[in-house]
Parts: sequence; C-alpha cells; structure tokens
Amino acid sequence: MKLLYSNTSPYARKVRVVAVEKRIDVTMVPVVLADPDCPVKDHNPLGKIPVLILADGDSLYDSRVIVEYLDNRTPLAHLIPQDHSAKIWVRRWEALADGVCDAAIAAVLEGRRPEDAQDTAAIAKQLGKVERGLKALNDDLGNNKWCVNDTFSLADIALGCVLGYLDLRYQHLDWKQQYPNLARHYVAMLKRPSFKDTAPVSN
Ligand SMILES: N[C@@H](CCC(=O)N[C@@H](CS)C(=O)NCC(=O)O)C(=O)O
Repeated sequence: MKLLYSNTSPYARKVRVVAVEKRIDVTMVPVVLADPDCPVKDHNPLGKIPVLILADGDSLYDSRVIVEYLDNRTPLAHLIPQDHSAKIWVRRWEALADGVCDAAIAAVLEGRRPEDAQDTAAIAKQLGKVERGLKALNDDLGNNKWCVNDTFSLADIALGCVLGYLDLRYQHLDWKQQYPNLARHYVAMLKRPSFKDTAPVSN
C-alpha cells in the first residue's frame, strides 16, 4: 500500500499516525499538489490528499475512509471503538477537528491571495468557525486525558492533528493560553512517537 501525502496536511497526518499506531506497513509517497505532473488526480478525481493506493491499484479517499480501512486491517488496538455509541462520539470528535482544519486552511489560503483581492469577510467567517470549534473541543475535553471514555482513540489523533496545524500556521492565535485543556492534550500527544515523528515542517 502507498499513501500519497504531504508533510503539512493535517488529514494526511491523521492517516500517518493511524498507520504507525496500528503498525501497518504503508509506503509513504510525498507529493506536491502544485506540480503539474502530481499523480494525485490519477487516483482521486477530487485531486486531494491523502490517497491510499491499494495493492490491486484501487484507491481510497478521503482520510475518514482510509483510517477506517486501516483500523480494520488488524485487530490490534482499535482506534475506532467497536461499540456503536463510543464509535459515534469518536467520529463526531473527528468531524469537528477536521471541520476546524477545513476552516483554518480556507482562511490561510484566502490570506495568501494578493491583499487587494482578499475577501476579508470570508476570512472572518472561517476564523469564526475555528474559534467556535476550538472552544467546543476545549469544553468537551474538560479535565479528561483523552477525548472519549478516557481511552486513546482516533478522536485524540484527529484533535492532535488540528492542533499541530494551528502550531504550524496559527502561532499568532495563542490557542495554548486560551484553551488550556487542548494545550494539555497536545503535550500528551507529543509523547507518542507516532505523533511526534509526523510533525509538519513549514514550507
Ligand atoms: N476531507 C478531506 C480533506 C482533504 C484535503 O482537503 N486535503 C488538502 C490538503 S491538506 C488538499 O488536498 N487540497 C487540495 C485541493 O483542495 O485541491 C480528507 O479528510 O481527506
């Protein structure tokens, strides 16, 4: 299996962390989406990463589908609980964490356009989603060590990946001061080699 990914994609990081936690051998293929010959579109019509290319050439996307596939490849330490109720909560955490990523990335991309072409209302709208999302994640975590049933799961990985993205692109936000529960969770995540070794590097 091969994973098309980029080092700064929080969605791809989620998959990379899951692969390490599950000890599944995946060949990592870094791609640059802006390259005209980038292979992603050949495997995902949406042209988005991550994409997992299976041994038979079929491909899986998006990150939520890939993590479910990997989690079921081995019974070792399930990251998506088998229990339905716990699973739904884990997936809701993931949906919110990914949704904050969507908004944070959209605001960054808009902010990279020439200043006179930027839509400041659109940026403010996306930043509102980031702020509300972070507050909800912080409140929901409370004093718990892990997101759901105090057991490490995909919810924690998804949360760690959005916080890692903020650390990369939103250092000015001071989210660690504002959201101390999230800051504490992030410190716990960084103790895991799967998370530490997949940290994004700015480009
Ligand atoms: N919901 C998707 C989001 C994937 C996504 O938006 N990836 C970004 C990179 S961080 C991308 O490929 N963007 C290129 C594009 O939108 O054309 C997932 O979870 O995999």
